[in-house]
Amino acid sequence: MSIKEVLVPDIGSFKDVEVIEIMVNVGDSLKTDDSLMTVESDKAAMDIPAPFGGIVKELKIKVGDKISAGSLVLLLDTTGEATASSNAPVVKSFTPPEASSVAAVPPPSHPAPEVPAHIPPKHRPDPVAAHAEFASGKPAHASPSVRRFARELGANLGQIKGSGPRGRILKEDVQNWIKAELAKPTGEAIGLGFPPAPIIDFAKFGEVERQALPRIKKLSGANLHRNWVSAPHVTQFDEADITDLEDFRKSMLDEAAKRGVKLTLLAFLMKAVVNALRTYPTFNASLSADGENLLLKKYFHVGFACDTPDGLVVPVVRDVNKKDVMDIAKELAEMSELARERKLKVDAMQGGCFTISSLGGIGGTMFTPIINCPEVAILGLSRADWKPVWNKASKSFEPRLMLPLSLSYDHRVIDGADGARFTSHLRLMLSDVRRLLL
Ligand code: CAO
Repeated sequence: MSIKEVLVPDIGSFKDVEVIEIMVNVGDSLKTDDSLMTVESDKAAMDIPAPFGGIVKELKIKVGDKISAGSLVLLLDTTGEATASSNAPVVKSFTPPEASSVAAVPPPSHPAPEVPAHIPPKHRPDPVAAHAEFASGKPAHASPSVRRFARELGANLGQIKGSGPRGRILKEDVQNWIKAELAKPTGEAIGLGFPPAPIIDFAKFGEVERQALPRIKKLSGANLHRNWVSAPHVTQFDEADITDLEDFRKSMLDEAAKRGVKLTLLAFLMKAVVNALRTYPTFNASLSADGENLLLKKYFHVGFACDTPDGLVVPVVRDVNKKDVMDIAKELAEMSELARERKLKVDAMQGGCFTISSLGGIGGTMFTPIINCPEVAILGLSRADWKPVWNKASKSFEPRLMLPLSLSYDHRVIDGADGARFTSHLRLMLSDVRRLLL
């Protein structure tokens, strides 16, 4: 066994500085430059790094001790270790314990203790982090290791209240802050900088009943919120003349019923959408995770929003391009029923390329559906209504059944011109049912 003493190296003008944190325990295995402890003078906090690697055999200091250059810190068993030496005290950043006198951004220009040239780069002060920290108008009081910890987790020290002596921010304070941020329901939690939603006691104004949100609503709510704020939505409105399509559908209802199928408009819409996706492949795509590439899908799985007593679910009809309208209608009915009975399997809700949300059976004229990310577009259908439409040939208004279309798309992927082309294509498909066969 080879036991070596670790002494406090040359720490410049620091003498009798207080040990405020010890980052190692007996038995820990250390590498060169791992932080051993933090000391603090009235001007600065600094980390003392390990000059070489080894196993901690014995600690010779405790929190609160005063140390100077040459003080014995601990004993390291260096058996089997290459003893590369860095022997540098690490002066991380200026952290005056009395914070109140310091002004806002940029950070104050108090003379920081000089940083020896041989300090490893990873221990050098980080101006970016410092700016974030000072953005609140006061500097944070935290040790370099806590600063590093906060930086790694993306925590802004300027917003964290310290529970240590003289308000010093401890590692646990950073952990608690992160936990609290993650628990927040608003955009604050994902770093959007929204002000927190006000907490209001509605009982002050009248009677209130508290109802727990169903599980599906909680899950879909979080996803809808993320999709709404992460994808820049544009909604293109249009109207399709479905007079002939509706005549055809009605003429087929009996035949469909004999086959046990309720032939709905939605089944025709699925076919029309697939035709449009073939013509405009960027609508059948997703952005790669790094946002650098478009992933074009060569399959046509179309989801449909289904209203259930527990909330919204989106079953996915697979390979719509390979199925006829009757098959699709049958599948829509079966999947809706399963969804409403909570029997839909998870994989029946996965793999969608594009979603249709139909409120046509309920009402309304137009709406702005939220994209089911990572898909890049969604089509909303509202209630079809009879409208007077100008017929150029007969030079007269004719009553036509018009279906309102609301296409929301991700503007990072799809341009406005293509959005309008897509709905125009749908109009064309829906106005002439024969085209759906092509
Ligand atoms: N215009 C006029 N009438 C329409 C229509 C439209 N666009 N779409 C459907 N209808 C009619 C149907 O023909 C049917 O009439 P009949 O009973 O006389 O035949 C009636 O409305 C009900 O249709 P449906 O709801 O049974 O069938 P569907 O295929 O239109 O819809 C489904 C199926 C699952 C989409 C629907 O039941 C549903 O859940 N819709 C809600 C979707 C939703 O919540 N979207 C919002 C998501 S974003 O918050």
